[in-house]
Amino acid sequence: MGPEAMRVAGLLEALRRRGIEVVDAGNLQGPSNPLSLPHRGYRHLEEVAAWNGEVFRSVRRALGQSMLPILLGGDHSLAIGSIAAVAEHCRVQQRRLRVLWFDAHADFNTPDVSPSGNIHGMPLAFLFGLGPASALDGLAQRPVLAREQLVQIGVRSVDAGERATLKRLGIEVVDMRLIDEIGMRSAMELALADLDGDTHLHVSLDVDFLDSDLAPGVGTAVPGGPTYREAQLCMEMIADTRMMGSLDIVELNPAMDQRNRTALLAVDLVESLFGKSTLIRAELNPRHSGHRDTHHIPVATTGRGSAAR
Ligand SMILES: [Mn+2]
Repeated sequence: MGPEAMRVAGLLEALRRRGIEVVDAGNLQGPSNPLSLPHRGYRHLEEVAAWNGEVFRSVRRALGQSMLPILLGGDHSLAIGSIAAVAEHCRVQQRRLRVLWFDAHADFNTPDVSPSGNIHGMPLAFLFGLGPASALDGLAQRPVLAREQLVQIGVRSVDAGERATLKRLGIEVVDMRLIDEIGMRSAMELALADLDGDTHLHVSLDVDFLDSDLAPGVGTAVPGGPTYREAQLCMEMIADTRMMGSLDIVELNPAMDQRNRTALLAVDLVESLFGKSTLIRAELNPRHSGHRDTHHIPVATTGRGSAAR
């Protein structure tokens, strides 16, 4: 339902209003949710792997056509296929990759510490080679990501086991405590430090990154997240780099939402990622803006709908 809610909230029209050419590639198809118990510590590993195969091929295709893929979810496990595709693309093109992971959760669970076995709490563990070898079979090199390619932003819910993994791997975590202490602007400057002109920025936006009062329509809401303006500033600072090459928006759950407000907010943030406020600023006060021309990047959107649709 998440992709449909963002379409209803006007995602495509909003991007087209910005002068961007948008192609809606429709919903991917995959196996239905068997609602079974964990098997060897994973819930629905086979189904998640099948979906991620579809995601991988779809994202690679879009990148291969010089488009900027926007993947609509759906839970965060789809980042496994999406980021694997982006990493393969960057490897072939010999471009640097940086993943900005906006999320209330660390998403670094492993079966030994996750009681639920839900893979949507594990995508980063999979991408760092801590998942089963079968997950990306034949699709991408393992591990997909290395330490210096990831920054996590907005984290405020970390399990004890995850904490140990984050520490061991030396992951850069811009958690809410740091954002409180140094402010969002400085936090984002850290996250965007040492990008060179050849960096592909991948934005993985879990909607539960936002404060739960702002964005109730998510799978696992956590209070104490960024305000509306702080979230907008993140997106605007990314837009200013003009380096975003791919985007995932995940965990939007319309069944938990109020009058589609979370989907509308997600669309609002995407507009900022594509330079909405940057342009307003340039028109009103050119001295404060380095970038005045519009983006003209064709965008492919892909919903990950359910097989029942
Ligand atoms: Mn997540």
